[in-house]
Amino acid sequence: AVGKPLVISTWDAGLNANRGAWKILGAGGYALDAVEAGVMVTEAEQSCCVGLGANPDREGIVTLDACIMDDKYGCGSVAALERIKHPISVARRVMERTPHVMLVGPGAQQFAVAQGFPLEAQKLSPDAEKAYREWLKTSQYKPIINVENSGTRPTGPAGGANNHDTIAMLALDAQGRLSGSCTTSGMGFKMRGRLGDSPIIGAGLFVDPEVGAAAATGQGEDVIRMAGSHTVVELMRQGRSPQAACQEAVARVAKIKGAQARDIQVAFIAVNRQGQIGAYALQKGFSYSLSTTDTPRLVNSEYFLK
Ligand code: SD4
Repeated sequence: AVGKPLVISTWDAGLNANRGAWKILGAGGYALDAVEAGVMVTEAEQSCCVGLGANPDREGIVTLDACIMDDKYGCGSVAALERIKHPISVARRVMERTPHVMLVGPGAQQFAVAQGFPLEAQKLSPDAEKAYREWLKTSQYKPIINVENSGTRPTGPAGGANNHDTIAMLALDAQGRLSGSCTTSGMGFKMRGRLGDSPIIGAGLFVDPEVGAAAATGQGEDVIRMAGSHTVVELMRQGRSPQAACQEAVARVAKIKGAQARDIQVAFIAVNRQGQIGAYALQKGFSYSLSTTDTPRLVNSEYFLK
């Protein structure tokens, strides 16, 4: 499809991220450049949830996960990356400059440093420090729906309610090329070494240039167990609209979780090659940011559990 560009991203942090992406898309640029630049905005905001300002794991260390896919089945991913400000850009380098798809932990950091990314200080942001001290009082791991970390920090530096751990973004450019990105600190106060869906190709993100793209946010464990984003794309391949595909995938999570579905949030966004979009969440409270012009709109998603 050749036509109008669009970008869709998760949560309200997506508004600023979309503005970053639109600088590229609006000027006729490449979807891959747009989804990288877009989520870099969020990584740099140092809010509670994405990038180095985020809440740490239970040992007090911030570990970051990210992945990216282009319009040619190219994919790159980093996980459990420490002290690097822009994991999404490291993921892109993994895709473009290594024979691999995924690098994790110290190896990912070594690669980042070798590629010239500065090694930042091992230090919590003041807000994360506070949230971590609070968390240590009980040391309970209990994800809060739509907050997904127990040390709630309601307002991000950008003024938005940036209390989500993840941003995922999908873009279709004017030449009809699709790309996607996803970056996160994972769940706040997670076990050391825990990975969620966000750096896993097919779970947190999937792009098939013949069909469309999808991304996930929410309880990563429950996205992984049904190969979330890949499932949404395969449903589109079978003829579902992006909206119907997101709804069917969420219904599957609900079925798998049964009564426990009330305790978690899972949400998907999707776009097909034709530029139709979809979004659906398990619970109330998920929003997404949509841009088809230089002014992004925040949209409240429909949801499954009434
Ligand atoms: C994770 N999916 O690490 C991420 C968390 C998330 O908004 O999406 N938070 O499981």
